[in-house]
Amino acid sequence: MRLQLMRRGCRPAVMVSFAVLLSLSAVVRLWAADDRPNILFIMSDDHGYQALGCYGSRVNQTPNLDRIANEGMRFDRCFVTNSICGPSRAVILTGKYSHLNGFVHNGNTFNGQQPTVAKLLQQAGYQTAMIGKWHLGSTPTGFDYYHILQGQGPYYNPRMLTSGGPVNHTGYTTEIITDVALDWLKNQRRQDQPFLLMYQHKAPHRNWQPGPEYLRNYDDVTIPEPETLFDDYQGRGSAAKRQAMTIAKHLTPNDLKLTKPQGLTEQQLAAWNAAYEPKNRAFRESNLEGQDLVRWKYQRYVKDYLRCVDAVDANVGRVLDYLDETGLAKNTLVIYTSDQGWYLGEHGWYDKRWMYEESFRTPLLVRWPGRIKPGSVSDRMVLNLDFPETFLDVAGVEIPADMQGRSLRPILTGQPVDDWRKSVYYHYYEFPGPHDVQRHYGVRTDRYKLIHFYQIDEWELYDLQQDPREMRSVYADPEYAEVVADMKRELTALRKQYGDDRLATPGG
Ligand SMILES: [Ca+2]
Repeated sequence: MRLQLMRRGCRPAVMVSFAVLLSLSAVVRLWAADDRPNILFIMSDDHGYQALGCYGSRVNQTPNLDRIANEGMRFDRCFVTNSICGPSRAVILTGKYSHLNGFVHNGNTFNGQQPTVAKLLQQAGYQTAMIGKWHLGSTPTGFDYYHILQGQGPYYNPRMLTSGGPVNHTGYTTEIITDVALDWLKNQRRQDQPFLLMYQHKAPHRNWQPGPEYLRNYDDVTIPEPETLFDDYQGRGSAAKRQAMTIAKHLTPNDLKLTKPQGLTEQQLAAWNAAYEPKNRAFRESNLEGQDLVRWKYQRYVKDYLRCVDAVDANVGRVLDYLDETGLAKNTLVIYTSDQGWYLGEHGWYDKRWMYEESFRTPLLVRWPGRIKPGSVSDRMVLNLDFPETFLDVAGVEIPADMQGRSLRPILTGQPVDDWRKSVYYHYYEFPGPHDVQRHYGVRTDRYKLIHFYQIDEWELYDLQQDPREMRSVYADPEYAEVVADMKRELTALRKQYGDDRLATPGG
């Protein structure tokens, strides 16, 4: 520039003015630096709140995840609108119930043409990235960068899809996803833009394959059993008796690590054999049966699950440390959640799907330094449906009128919220499907839960105050007739409010 000015014969005074202008514009740029908060959304897959230290776990410790709660807010009543993997992800992207975003059960393909929180933030100047488990079938839209597992993805040596083509990785998937996320933060993040990073683990999804460093955790302990491990389902209708998700009957030899895993390197397989072969030999020689066999399966299943959680905890810790080291932590909203809850043997089950508490509820921890009081706890009934509106709200982006949740910002920042929802609506569709859980919808209030298994026209009502483990439906109890009538009215109102009151249900 200076050379050009000289050639044109500009006087020195003009050059000085130009230099002043340049430095002034730099000052203005600095002053106007984009200080909107970064959003780090961390989601695992199938992580039940029962397996988080900060929720009072009896079975494990999660010191890194607990940091988010200790330095931020723990939500004790966060629910999902449809307790299954793909649908929950679609709800979080769109802020709409499954019947409106079109992804009602696994196997659907997400319509990436529709508006999403990622697109809206991208349009508003956020740099957006999706790293890890995507599980929505279609190619991600609204992300400047993606690096995702194909479908469910394996626990070891995943081939991943990126904006620049497929990549073959060697190693343990929980660590690889974290390495990719850290690499993005270090080398691809733009300094002059806030970011939305969706960092999403495959773990601890079935079949619960621990990483090499975690294979022997819990070898020397016995994990406490839940009180309802031997539930006989006598206190409710027929749906719970018809399912196929019991620890007793439905875990496969592959789930139980009685067969060798596929796709491991020689070294990975050697570590695997050293950990499992002696235990499997002892099991085969023991000839366990009846409840003793169920107890053995429970220990094997839960320990592998917790070993997978251990890796998630350690790897989230790596990312939190990086935020601290770089100073990014100060202006980053960190969320930890799971795509839904999970059964760790309650009612004799593994898996999810039901509107019963363990799978209906999901962990939600949020840290936002200077905005959220450290160590705070909320018992408001919130939903995964609320996440996208929360992101838009903290970013100062207008929330589309057709999103169906509510921003959590006032709860997070301790503002008075007098008109928060008093009930939540749920709808699960994947039947016929894996684990044979009947379609159902329902409503939960502070005290009661009404569920309608509508294809077999069976109703259940639980009094959560009297029966927090949901062992006895009081739907037919005359003492609850008035409650049933009130809850049915509430259910009808919610179905209408969310536009889910058509007779025909989508999903085929
Ligand atoms: Ca899931």
